[in-house]
Amino acid sequence: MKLALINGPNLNLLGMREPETYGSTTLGDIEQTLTGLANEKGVSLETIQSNAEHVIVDYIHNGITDLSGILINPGAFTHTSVAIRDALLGTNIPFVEIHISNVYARETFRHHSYLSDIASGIIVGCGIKGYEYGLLALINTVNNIKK
Ligand code: CA2
Repeated sequence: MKLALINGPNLNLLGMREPETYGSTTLGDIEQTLTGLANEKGVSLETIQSNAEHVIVDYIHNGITDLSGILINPGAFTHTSVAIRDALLGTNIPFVEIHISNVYARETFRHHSYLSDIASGIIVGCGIKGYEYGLLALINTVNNIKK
């Protein structure tokens, strides 16, 4: 089983700026931890971060051939991107949406997600641990689909 971890815009800055909101762990650390966890569970994990919407859309399209599931923190595209929503709908790849911060405790514009109603699960406000919870939830979802 091959899964993907997609991180959207500005998440490459994790651990370098705004530690009070996003913590001090870098994206590289998160990718390494998740790859280890995935391998423990017998699945492979591809990781990608992009600040460009079309790169994420293209990546999801290409995933139709070999991805069983996606864990995605869409960053600010959460609140703006019909294109990423349509890519996920169009490919029908199961996905879990994760947010490090509790978006519902922040500005009103962060309360709406273009992805949440079509996600198989959502993890919000659990800090970077949420990536691990999200990966475990995704593996569980994909295994249940296969049965
Ligand atoms: O809480 C999350 O994970 C978010 O997806 C993070 C996005 C934000 O736009 C969403 O509303 C919630 C922002 C990611 C920016 O990441 C940074 C990390 C360190 C320093 C600056 C930005």
